[in-house]
Amino acid sequence: MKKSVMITTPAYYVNARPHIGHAYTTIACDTWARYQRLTGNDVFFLTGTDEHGDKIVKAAAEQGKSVEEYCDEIAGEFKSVWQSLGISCDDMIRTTEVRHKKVVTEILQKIYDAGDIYAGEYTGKYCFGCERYLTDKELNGKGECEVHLKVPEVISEKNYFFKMQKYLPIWKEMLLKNSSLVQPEGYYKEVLGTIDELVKNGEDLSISRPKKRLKWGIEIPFDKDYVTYVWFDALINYVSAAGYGASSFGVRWSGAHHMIAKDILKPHGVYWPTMLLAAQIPMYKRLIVHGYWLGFQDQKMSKSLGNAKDPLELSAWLGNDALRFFLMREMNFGGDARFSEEIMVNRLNANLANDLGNLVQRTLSMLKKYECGPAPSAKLHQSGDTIHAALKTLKKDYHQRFESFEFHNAIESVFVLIRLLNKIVDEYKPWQLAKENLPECVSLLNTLLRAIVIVLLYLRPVLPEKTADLLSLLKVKSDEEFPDTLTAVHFAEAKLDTWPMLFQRIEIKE
Ligand code: ME8
Repeated sequence: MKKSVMITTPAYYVNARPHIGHAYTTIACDTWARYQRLTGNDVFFLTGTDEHGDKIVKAAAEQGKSVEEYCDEIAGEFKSVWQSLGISCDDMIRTTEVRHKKVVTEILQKIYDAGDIYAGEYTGKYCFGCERYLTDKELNGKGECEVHLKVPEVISEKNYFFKMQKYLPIWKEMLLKNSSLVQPEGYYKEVLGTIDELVKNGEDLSISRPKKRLKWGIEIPFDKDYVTYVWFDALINYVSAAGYGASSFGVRWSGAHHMIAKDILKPHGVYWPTMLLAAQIPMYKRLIVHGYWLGFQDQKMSKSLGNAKDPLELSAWLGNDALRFFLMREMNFGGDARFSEEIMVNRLNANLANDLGNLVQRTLSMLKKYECGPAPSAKLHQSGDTIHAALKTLKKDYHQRFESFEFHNAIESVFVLIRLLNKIVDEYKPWQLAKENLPECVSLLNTLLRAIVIVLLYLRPVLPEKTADLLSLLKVKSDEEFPDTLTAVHFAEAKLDTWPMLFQRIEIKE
């Protein structure tokens, strides 16, 4: 039955241009969204930008731009990068949009009216250089701000607090009943640990900032002197984009999946669920967490370290599909992965140029050379039995792995079939059959072609451009369901003249 599924990326900060870390999450969501669409589900794929808070004000000031102008510029860059990477998102929300501000205001008022927001005194270590409170982790050995080398002042001020403590036990109960709410398992455990820690220290969540220090935010509806704390604002993007308040919201939200990296596990695994409970919005379906791309010396790739790769530069070199393939296949979803040119070139040459590229290239070349097809009426070859057995495994593994966000394993399940097909070519030697037994050669090459079509159909979510090119050449509809038998494949009788080269071998540049 057709399901409604929603998949979201984080709303990225606009304090820097998108880098390969952002591209990874967005491409992973895109791959999953494409997979879900192909299974016939109704998909809403959301991405967006997080534009309020002092980080953004500072970044704009550094560039000598007004904050509005700066946000427009970087949000525009995110949009154009996603466009050139071929991202199939259905919506891109900006937290500065009216539709979002309206929902934040509504939800704040609702929680306040229910008595779950109260005014209190906040005491913390404030750095006037950074214009924000610092945590102890952000101080150096002398207790100074690491950036401004000054001991922060301890200040107390009025702020609004959300009664997070009231909802932590309820959320914990829900998690204990349903461990699939946060995945993979390691992060599920981490969330449970964080809840216990927060319950122990008893603090609620400060959700406001005084306007005298920060104006760039959404005004608190019940106190004009305050703006909303950026996380309380940003998290709500998911429901504002899903149409909170509209009749379509319920169905859309019922299939909500959030994808993030582990850096923002606490806001998504703890703050957001307690906010949803307080606002009486149904819980998200799943929070899916991945690790970091690591650069030089295994440090997290990030804008602040300046070690992050530019996704457009990489796609200009490799093409969109090869870049997607590398990111999706190389990282074991959930763990960290190293990024280097060498790792990338080796992966792409081994899987795309060798395994897949060779299979397609030699099968099509022989079909042409021996004038064997494509001939859809050709008899299935005896190797079809082995292929069918492999297809059964593929079908089971592929869907199960996609459903559980194991991109690397889902792709690997197709490559098991690809390697088997290459083995069949080596074993039956169509070049010899062409001389000794042409009818068998025809049946073998056309059986292989059927299997290649299946491979291409299963690789559509990760290689959307290349598979579409080749499938259209073979006159196979590219929105077909995933076939599980060789005879379920339909291609046209044709004479192949030329076809696009799938993937060439690449060389290390450095
Ligand atoms: O945190 N490896 O935005 P952000 C893998 N605005 N993924 C990475 C990565 C890396 N090295 N670097 C970044 C924010 N990412 C908030 C979110 S949501 C309501 C508000 C990806 O621009 C990954 O998805 O800092 C990570 O969680 C996100 O970028 C952080 O993006």
